[in-house]
Amino acid sequence: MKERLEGLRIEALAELEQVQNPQTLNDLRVKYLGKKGALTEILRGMGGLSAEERPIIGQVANDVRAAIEAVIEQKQETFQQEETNNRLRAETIDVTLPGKALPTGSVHPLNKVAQEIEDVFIGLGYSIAEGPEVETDYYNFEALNLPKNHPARDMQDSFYITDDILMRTHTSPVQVRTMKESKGAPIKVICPGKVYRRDDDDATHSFQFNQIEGLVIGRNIRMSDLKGTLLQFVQQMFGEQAQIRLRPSFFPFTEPSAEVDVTCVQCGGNGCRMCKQTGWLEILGCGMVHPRVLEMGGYDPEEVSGFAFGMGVERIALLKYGIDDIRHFYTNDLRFLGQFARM
Ligand code: 2NM
Repeated sequence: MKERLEGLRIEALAELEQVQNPQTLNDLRVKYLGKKGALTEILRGMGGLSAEERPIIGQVANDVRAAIEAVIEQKQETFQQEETNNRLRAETIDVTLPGKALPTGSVHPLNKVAQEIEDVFIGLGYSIAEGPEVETDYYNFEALNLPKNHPARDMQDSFYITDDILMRTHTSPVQVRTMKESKGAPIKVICPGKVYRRDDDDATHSFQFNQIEGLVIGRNIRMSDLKGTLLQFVQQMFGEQAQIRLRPSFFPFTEPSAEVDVTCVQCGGNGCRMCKQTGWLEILGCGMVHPRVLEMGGYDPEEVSGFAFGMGVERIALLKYGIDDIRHFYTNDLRFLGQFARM
């Protein structure tokens, strides 16, 4: 029996030596040490042994079991270590590899230009005021000296929601609100925002566009203050060489009123196709705030005066970047927008 046990030890160890994977290892454990395994099979013969032989054989059997178990355990550890190594190798990353450049967005040219305009006026000490895009007839027209039968109030020209409520057609109503809230104190604000007009879209018109209007009210505010302010603005916006000229015009909310031209950004004033050979490009409208508008805003036109101006952000952007069609701003073609990235 002892020989059979020693034989089993040699056979088992030899076979275990060849094992390549955990599955086979487990099969061998069952084969040699399992309930119906080879060792158990041999030990069934213990009953026939003498009292002296039994502990000796028992000892040998234990040694054989221990030897086989030791090898199985050691093999198991090896397999586990291999598995861990494989997993770590698969997870290896090279942190020195360059990263993938992901596509990033950029500020829309209209927002960029609006921001630039705002920065110029912030630099001149202006505050920024915003207000509702849905307005009452009173703030959008009445308080701006556009009485009920004025042609600019034609239903055909504005988006009306009810008889009395409409999409604002300019940001002036924000300035009316600012006047009423300021209760006679001096004002220096710009009002940026979307405005709405019932135009057919074309290369230079859109039913919705962005406007920035300015308003200054105080004692002794004069037309020369307006001119100096606008010259400062265009020179910061288009360059030191830029000049302005004012042409008489008419707005219901200002008197006198003027249209402002800037030296052509394309030809510098020599005349070209862009300025139709005039050397000038129209960029904004302005004027001295009408006494009636001051009054309705809560100001005494005998005590204070004010100037106001308004410009279209789209128009400034078209001129600044030499773009030929306003619709480029709204169609979000990445080939167009990408040209303004990091610019
Ligand atoms: C313009 C042209 C001229 C203007 C007037 C006012 C207010 F509220 F003070 F009366 N805000 N904006 C104004 C004046 C706007 O845009 C072409």
